[in-house]
Amino acid sequence: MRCRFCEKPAFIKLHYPRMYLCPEHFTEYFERKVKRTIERYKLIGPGERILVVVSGGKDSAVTAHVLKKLGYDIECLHINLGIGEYSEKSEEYAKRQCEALGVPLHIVRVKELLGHGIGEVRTRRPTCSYCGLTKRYIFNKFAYDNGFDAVATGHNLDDEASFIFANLMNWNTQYLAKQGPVTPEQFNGKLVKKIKPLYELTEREVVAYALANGIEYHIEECPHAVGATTIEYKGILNDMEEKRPGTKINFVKGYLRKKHLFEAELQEKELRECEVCGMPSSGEVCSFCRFWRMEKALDFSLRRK
Ligand code: Q46
Ligand code: ZN
Ligand code: ZN
Repeated sequence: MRCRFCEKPAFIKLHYPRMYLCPEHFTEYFERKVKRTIERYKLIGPGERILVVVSGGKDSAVTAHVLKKLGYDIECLHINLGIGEYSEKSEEYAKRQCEALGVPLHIVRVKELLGHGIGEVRTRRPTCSYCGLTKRYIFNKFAYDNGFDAVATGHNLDDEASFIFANLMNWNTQYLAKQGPVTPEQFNGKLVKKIKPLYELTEREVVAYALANGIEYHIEECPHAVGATTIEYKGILNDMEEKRPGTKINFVKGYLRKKHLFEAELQEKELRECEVCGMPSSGEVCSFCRFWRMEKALDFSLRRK
């Protein structure tokens, strides 16, 4: 098969919209889609500085690559979670990716910072739960301390569709009221804006973009991800997509149109400043400082170093 727009052999067959594309035309298609997502959902304003959280995996690597190519002002942050060899390899990939892009990379190592890696803390709380809490706190605080206007993550269409699907299955209306391609800043900027530039691109397209553009990434999954239910939900959605192309994007777009229905159930807790770190919290001490038993605030500002 040939590319729809030139004479070259096809590199990928897209199912929705149905077309065959060569690597160059696929790259163009992909980047145009990211640009459209940024404009449609107003992810990035003029002159804004963006912190891209790079894990070493494909989604965040592609996010950084495309944002840089589209001319946005980006820097990257890698959080080394301290999960043995998996984290060491992830950091190596993040370094290589940023070097290839010529973008500054900042690294925060959880074990050095907090004394224990993820998975090493004695707690009843599930590992992924406190891992998520820790990552979110660190990238937000890092962005806030260094004056970034937004934090970009690599969430793709499959992640979003499976998240919505899983939360619908459990009727977690609190979560369903708050998802989307952009979460505006809150609490005088202490909760920095979060954006998802790959919101409308499938995982398959992200893999193909990385391949077409020679982007290396860590293929291995985190050892704690094994058996995660989101993987099952992704499988179900992939089966449906195969039978009815466009299922995922129509599901997610339909959700965005109906999201307001869940907002009625939202019980927004009043936020106040955490007594330890001064960041937004629903109780006296924020969940990060409580979990890690912090005695003073972390300071990530680069100016001091
Ligand atoms: S939450 Fe859980 Fe992930 Fe953290 S412990 Fe690994 S699988 S990395 S996206
Ligand atoms: Zn072509
Ligand atoms: Zn705190």
